[in-house]
Amino acid sequence: MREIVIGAAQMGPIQRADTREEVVARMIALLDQAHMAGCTLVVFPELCLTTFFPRWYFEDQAEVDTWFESEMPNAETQPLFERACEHGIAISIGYGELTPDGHHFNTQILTDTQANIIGKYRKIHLPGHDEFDSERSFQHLEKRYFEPGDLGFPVFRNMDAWMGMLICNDRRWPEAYREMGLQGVELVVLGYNTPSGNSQNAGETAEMRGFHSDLSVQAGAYQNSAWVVAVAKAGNEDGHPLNGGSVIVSPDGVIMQKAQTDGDELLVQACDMDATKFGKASVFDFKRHRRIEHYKRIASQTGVVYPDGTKG
Ligand code: CDT
Repeated sequence: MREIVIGAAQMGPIQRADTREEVVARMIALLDQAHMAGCTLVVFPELCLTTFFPRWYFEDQAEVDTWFESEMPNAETQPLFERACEHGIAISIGYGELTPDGHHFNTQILTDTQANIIGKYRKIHLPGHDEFDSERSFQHLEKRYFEPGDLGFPVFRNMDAWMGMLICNDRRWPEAYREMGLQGVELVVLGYNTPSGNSQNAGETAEMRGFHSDLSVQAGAYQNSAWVVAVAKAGNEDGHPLNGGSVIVSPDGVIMQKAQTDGDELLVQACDMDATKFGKASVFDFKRHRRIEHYKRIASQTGVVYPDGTKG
């Protein structure tokens, strides 16, 4: 048995006017709660230090850069890293990363239980658009503010387990999980900011969006026989609702824990990494069952090409 007691630290809304110090104080409160519950790994959401700023349109790059961190940890997040180290809790947090050479990524990091950063992932599937869209009631400008990640889908050895990260929209793409599944991943942690409505499709309800999130995460877990911890930033940010529904999903694809609120809320689950073994050795024994000679399109073609050669 290789048990890790994992905390999924869902966060309630962060308003545009909230400071990073205020947010980090909330994160430390969740970390203290996790420590009391026996957690040794706590997962925080995507872009968890600020409001979900891609909903706002900015032209001035200097203003854009105020939403990014040029080092991690930094003065504002250092207290979080210190408390994590004190408690012996590994953490995973999402933030906007501004690199020394001026690149912008939507990034998630993973530490060991001594607060050393041992892994980094940069979001690959960026949703939304890159110019102001007057047809939308709110913007989703991730393609404007971030470059696609350049690190692939790395898997890291941490706490005697193989761990990987995804960020929000990545969770909808089976290729993302499979890239890590092929590296033996046992635990995937991810954070998300999912608007409760679709400004281009009024029929897409918050319930439907919650269903799609669960469906994707449960499928990713089951099909790769891995634990998946998916953590929301939820609630109403300056009039813009985000879905909650954070989950901890077993390697069988079963939801073991689910958030009940749209606020700061901790889910706790004892996760045995050895529970991933059976699926990996049976129905999802990739070495025996995968047929890569028939998968060529997946890595050579993005859009649809119909059998008659016309493009979708
Ligand atoms: N942050 C993020 O990636 N959000 C997207 C919104 C698209 S909604 C289908 C998400 O996939 O949740």
